[in-house]
Amino acid sequence: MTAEKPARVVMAAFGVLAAALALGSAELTAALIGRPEAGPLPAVGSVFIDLSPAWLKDFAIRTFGAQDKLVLLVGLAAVIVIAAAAIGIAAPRRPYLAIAALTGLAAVAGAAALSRPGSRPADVLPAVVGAAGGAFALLRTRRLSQPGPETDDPARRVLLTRGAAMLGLAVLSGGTGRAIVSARRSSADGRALVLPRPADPAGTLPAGVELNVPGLGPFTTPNRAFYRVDTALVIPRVPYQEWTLRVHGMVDRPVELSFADVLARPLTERDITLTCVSNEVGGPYAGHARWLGVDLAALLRETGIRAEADQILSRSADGWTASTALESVLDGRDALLAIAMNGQPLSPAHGFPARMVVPGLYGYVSATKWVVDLKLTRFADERAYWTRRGWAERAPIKTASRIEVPKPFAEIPAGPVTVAGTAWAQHRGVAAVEVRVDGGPWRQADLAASAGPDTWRQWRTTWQATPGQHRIEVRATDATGHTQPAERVPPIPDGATGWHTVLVTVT
Ligand SMILES: Nc1nc2c(c(=O)[nH]1)N[C@H]1C(S)=C(S)[C@@H](COP(=O)(O)O)O[C@H]1N2
Ligand SMILES: [Mo]
Repeated sequence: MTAEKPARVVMAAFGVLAAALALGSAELTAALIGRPEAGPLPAVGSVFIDLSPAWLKDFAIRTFGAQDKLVLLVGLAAVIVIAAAAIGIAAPRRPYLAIAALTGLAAVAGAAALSRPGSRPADVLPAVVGAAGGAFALLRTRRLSQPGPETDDPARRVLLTRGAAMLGLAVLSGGTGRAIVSARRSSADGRALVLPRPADPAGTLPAGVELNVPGLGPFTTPNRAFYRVDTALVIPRVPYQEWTLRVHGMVDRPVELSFADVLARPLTERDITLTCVSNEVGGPYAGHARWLGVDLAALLRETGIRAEADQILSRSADGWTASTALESVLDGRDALLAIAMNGQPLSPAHGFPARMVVPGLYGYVSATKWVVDLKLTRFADERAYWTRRGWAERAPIKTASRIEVPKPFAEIPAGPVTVAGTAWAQHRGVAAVEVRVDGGPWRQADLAASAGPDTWRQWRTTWQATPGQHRIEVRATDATGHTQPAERVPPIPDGATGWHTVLVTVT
């Protein structure tokens, strides 16, 4: 009994090493066939994301923010480590059971890869090669543990060298896979692209859109700081040379555009603030950029939209879909098929080669990244990714405001204190921002210059702070006269409401 214990630990460790080898060889295979998304971790993780109910997605974004995908991968890795350890322990005595369990796991990975939108038959290969690698490692492990007379140093040395060799192979195969993938990436992204000048430029931003209050974010969000929300576990890499956009459905003349076609069209440049429906009151999932792209309404009209259509169902290279109200895109606002953000080609994370941007609509019903397909259809006939999961089918951005200065729970000296932040009500525009302290009277804040109804607006005010604990609240009123309601509702199904509140201590 006591003599068995260390052996078990060793067998568990070898099981984990076998799993590492299986995953490493699978990753290498996925890289070699040019389908990193078909590797077991991304494939199973993506299926998990798509099967997750709306509340779980909301919880993940709220709790882990932009790290939600990392948390998922770490969780998945933990499950694999436990399963692998169990298989490792079982392997010496019940080799067939161990091989059956490994095969089962590989079958799940293979089925997951094949189930992904846009998958190909070859996507099963990483799972097959991974299973072979894992089985090979397990069988070697089994021989190690077979009872023999040698419990002395040479046997232990064999164990160590075998373990080291397996680890080395796992790291080598996985690392080579990674290297291949990143080498391919740089040839597919658009870093070297020369962007055409806009036929319809945005012009310089009005002076005074930025208040320059320390701690208040910039008016234009730098691309690297721009929030990212999507369901993609592996960022889709679509070489622009191969990209096309199909426009079809309820239209008289379907078209297919290449990236060269896009570059050849007159391009429009606009300042538009993007917002995620999952943003909590006071949350960070909003960003402002200057976008360059094709006038989406003009493009659609060229195809001869039929009267029955009321929805644009856009689809990304990785099969995600969004339903956009056609009337919103055609009502004169600056909806874009964007190819650049703040003077740079879109980064892969933000949708290169092309994405949609529609002022005034939350991202999940308008801002499709890696877009490859626009189908004119009807809300009554087809539903999109999040709509099927309980989110609203139409989702205009709600009027919102947040306090960025002072920070929550800040300790500040008594006297005049600058309170500042950002407010947005895209496509209506922010008309007023009010601040109150400790439930007192609402006082008007000063608004920064406006860059138009489609952008957020900074605000500031001065508060004479007295010692003690205080509660600062903010609310905005949009240009239609609508003031943010006090009532707190969660982001599901069509965006959060409520006043952002910050507690501070004045000393
Ligand atoms: N292909 C694809 N596009 C997508 C999404 C997605 O999951 N997949 N998420 C949408 C959501 S919910 C938002 S809020 C915006 C965010 O855009 P960003 O990541 O560039 O900030 O992208 C939208 N476009
Ligand atoms: Mo979103």
